[in-house]
Amino acid sequence: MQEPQTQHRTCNICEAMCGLIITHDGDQVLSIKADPDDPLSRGHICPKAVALQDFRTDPDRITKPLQKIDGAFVEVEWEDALDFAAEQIRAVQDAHGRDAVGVYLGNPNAHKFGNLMNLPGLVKAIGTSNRYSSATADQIPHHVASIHMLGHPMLIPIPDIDRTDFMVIIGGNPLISNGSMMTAPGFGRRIEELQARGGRVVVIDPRRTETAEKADEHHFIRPETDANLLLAMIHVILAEGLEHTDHLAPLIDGIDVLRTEVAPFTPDHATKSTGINADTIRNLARAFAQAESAVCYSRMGASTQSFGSLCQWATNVLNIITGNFDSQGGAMFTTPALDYVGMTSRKGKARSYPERRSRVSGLPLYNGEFPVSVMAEEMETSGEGQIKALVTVAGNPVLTAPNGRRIDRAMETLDFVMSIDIHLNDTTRHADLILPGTVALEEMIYDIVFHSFAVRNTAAYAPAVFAPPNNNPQEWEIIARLQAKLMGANTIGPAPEQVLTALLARGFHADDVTIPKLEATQGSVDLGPLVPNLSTRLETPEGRIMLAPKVFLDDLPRLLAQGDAQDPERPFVMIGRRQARSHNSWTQNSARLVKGRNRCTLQIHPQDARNLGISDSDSVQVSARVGTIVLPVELTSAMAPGVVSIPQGWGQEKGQLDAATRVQTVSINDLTDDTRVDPVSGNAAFNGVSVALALA
Ligand SMILES: Nc1nc2c(c(=O)[nH]1)N[C@H]1C(S)=C(S)[C@@H](COP(=O)(O)OP(=O)(O)OC[C@H]3O[C@@H](n4cnc5c(=O)[nH]c(N)nc54)[C@H](O)[C@@H]3O)O[C@H]1N2
Ligand SMILES: Nc1nc2c(c(=O)[nH]1)N[C@H]1C(S)=C(S)[C@@H](COP(=O)(O)OP(=O)(O)OC[C@H]3O[C@@H](n4cnc5c(=O)[nH]c(N)nc54)[C@H](O)[C@@H]3O)O[C@H]1N2
Ligand code: SF4
Ligand SMILES: [Mo]
Repeated sequence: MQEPQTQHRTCNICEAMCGLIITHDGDQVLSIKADPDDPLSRGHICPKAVALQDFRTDPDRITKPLQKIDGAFVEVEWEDALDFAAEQIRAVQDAHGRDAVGVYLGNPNAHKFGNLMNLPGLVKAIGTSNRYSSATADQIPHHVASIHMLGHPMLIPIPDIDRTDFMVIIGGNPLISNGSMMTAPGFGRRIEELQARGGRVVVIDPRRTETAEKADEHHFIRPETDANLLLAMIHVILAEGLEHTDHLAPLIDGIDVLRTEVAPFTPDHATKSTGINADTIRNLARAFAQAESAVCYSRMGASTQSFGSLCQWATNVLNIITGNFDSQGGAMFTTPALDYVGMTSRKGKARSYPERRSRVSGLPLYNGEFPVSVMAEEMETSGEGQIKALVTVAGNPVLTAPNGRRIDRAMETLDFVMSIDIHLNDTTRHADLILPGTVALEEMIYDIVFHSFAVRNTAAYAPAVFAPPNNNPQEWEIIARLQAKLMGANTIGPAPEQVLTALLARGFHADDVTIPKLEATQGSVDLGPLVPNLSTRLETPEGRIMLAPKVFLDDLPRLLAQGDAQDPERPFVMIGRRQARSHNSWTQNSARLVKGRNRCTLQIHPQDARNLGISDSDSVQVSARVGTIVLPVELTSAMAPGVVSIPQGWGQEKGQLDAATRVQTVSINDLTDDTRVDPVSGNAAFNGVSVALALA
């Protein structure tokens, strides 16, 4: 009999990249535990990691290619399935043009090396400009800020949380999300260490979050008013001469323009919209500027809102003018073993942004993708360029995009839909063909994206633990084979390991980081804390840090005009929330994660509930411009008065868990509005939706 085997690997469900030790006996997982020696996660793990095994053995998982014939899914062979996919894609394009095929790439792709390496080839082979992804329901404002200020979308400033003295967190709840655009596993412990060093954490959020509970200070803010707060802080710093750009001074362009532009954004102005006292704003600005080191970090709450780009720009400006950019304890830049920025350098290349505008609403295209907010209208609106077919890879826009039901209805009208996915769900039920993907434990792992966003430089590689079911091809190979079919080619590109070897040889740590060395380490390799490096990496045409790009200045009048325009018919403001035991829309099929009470609740302040005659656990009807849902309420003084919160990722209708274990839930995106966007980046404005409440 064989001994149980163990493998060290990083978890790829969320962005935290926790180090795991997986013990298995042949095909059976015996345990999934935290790796105490991982240099980044240092023994942190969350309940979702243990569920990695469930995604593999899920009885509802799709394990054979399924083709819809006369309205029913039937199993087909791989070769036939891939032929059918290529034929249908080309047939739609022959009839309606190349752009008639839309492509939507979902969040799990960002966590899969093979997908990231092979999807660009597939998308190119399809040859459409109708490209979408979850990025425009998430973090595009960060990339837009980096493009215009630093010259490259992936040159993303990362909070140096392990060395900072002062951290301001705006619209992020890393205690639950485990961090985003900031890979910082075990965030709670990191806050405790910061406080033990004598440092301070301030949270700005319309909900007193789990992170706020641990922080030294929390301020409620009215949703979507953060840009006013940030600009008021910048105003105070410049007005009181507290700015110091330190080692970056020779590289900074536009501080005088900035000074003029922020003049109207006084603390008194910000008070009116944010609801935060003007003196509190002044004191926060002074403390931030005078701290030994400080970092402002703003995330989902500050990105997926109507002023997302201004928030990300102003966050960078605040860090830059206080000497907290590219310096220890401030916002810093990783030097990862796989240097994605270097690989895709734009130095010396002609460019203009946004690259294009969408056909119907004229929203901007960045990073080659149109905003997901326009995907439904691009399906519904006839004319050249109308989407007539859709390819989804690991995406569930019916549940995750704003006004998801509109996408649901629009998908019904398409000529052809295909999905590479693991589930039959609200999106893939529209597919004419579903190709079964492989799950984490069946693939090699090397995280490209999240090593680039980590608070410390590390590297980790692990091969697949298990073979895919039914001898299925790995997901990268499905993508590569479909590309080959479309191109009429007989061969596919190299395996992920080969690609990784070549890319590591061009990275920042080529001598220390190779696949054999990573394998020999049994876990992540520590490459040290972040180091200042921006002066050699800037990619703006000017070679400088642009503090005041026109695209942001042009949006300031809109912010200045932001009033208290609450719709009297819909007097509450809705925001979203994340939960420890679920990940976006796709982990709700793990009984171990969903067990217990129904967590899909509307949180509301007790006083607001009393005024409406609503008690705890009552069902409440929530109506927005685009739809109505009914769900139980949870009274909590953690909510700012006037603001209500609904978790994202619920509302599965299809295929998941048997009826006995399943909780009936609803999708927040039946209420979010696809016409609410940040116009600068096109990002969905999930937060700040006006809703009416009534006892159901
Ligand atoms: N209202 C509101 N909406 C939101 C958010 C919010 O905060 N509020 N958050 C937004 C954010 S940040 C994001 S990233 C998006 C996510 O939006 P999406 O990426 O569209 O959605 P996911 O829920 O991540 O679903 C991923 C899909 O991939 C499938 N899948 C899971 N694992 C695998 C795999 O290994 N292989 C394959 N082939 N398929 C797999 C799942 O079955 C599912 O269909 O949602 C956004 N939507
Ligand atoms: N457990 C778990 N972890 C996850 C995920 C998950 O689904 N579950 N999803 C992963 C993904 S894809 C992502 S992108 C990250 C996101 O990670 P985070 O950015 O940390 O996301 P959230 O937890 O949604 O936190 C957003 C916060 O913004 C607040 N907020 C809402 N509107 C506003 C506003 O107008 N202003 C301010 N200041 N705050 C506001 C909300 O109350 C909430 O606390 O999490 C990742 N990690
Ligand atoms: S925090 Fe994220 S990376 Fe860490 S174990 Fe949980 S899901 Fe995996
Ligand atoms: Mo996300």
